[in-house]
Amino acid sequence: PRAEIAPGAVHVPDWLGFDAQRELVEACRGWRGYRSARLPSGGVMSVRTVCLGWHWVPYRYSRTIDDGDGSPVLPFPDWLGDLGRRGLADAYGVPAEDYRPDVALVNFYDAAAKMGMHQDKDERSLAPVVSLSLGDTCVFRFGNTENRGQPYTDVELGSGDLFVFGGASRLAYHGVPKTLPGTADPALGLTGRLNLTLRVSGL
Ligand code: MD5
Ligand code: FE
Repeated sequence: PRAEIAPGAVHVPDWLGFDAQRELVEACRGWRGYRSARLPSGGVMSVRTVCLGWHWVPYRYSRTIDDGDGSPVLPFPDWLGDLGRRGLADAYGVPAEDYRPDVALVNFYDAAAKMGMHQDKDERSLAPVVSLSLGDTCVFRFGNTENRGQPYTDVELGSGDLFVFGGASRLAYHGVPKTLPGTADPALGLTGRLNLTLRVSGL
């Protein structure tokens, strides 16, 4: 089952099988350096993020951990690019061999974490974003391109779900008003929620 939530925004529930989910959780555990980004407004994000390929510093990308110890960003692995190409091809039903994501933002949500409504506009490319969810289900709020408010649609994203945002939806406001703690399969070995977004930096 594949649902087009808006033009270019496609949700594929249960895209990743359980074993692939477990492997992806293990990979996320291996990447070190999750941190809560500090916004120029003074706020601190409640999600904890580790970046691959390019480091996201609100609101730009860098090759080094500029808001930390200045060390080089972790590499973006080839296998993750392959997974992103498969996701894009399955969501849109067209070949995606030219899709070359070079950034992954890996976000960890504990029971209290949320993400306010925002646009992803720090990438210089408007290529689609591929999102993969693991662990607890969340309420994902998919809005409009004009403002943070209504109209929006709430969609539940569960473990293994794929969501692709491209075309007319690429600059839509979106956020995560809450997660649903305790909904993850205990056999996954993850308390909380992980979300990976694969992006093309255009840098
Ligand atoms: C999440 N992550 O589940 C959310 C949703 C983020 C972020 O929003 O920036 O890390 S994945 C959503 C997404 C990405 C790019 C574009 C759009 C949604 N969109 O146009 O709606 O942790
Ligand atoms: Fe976003």
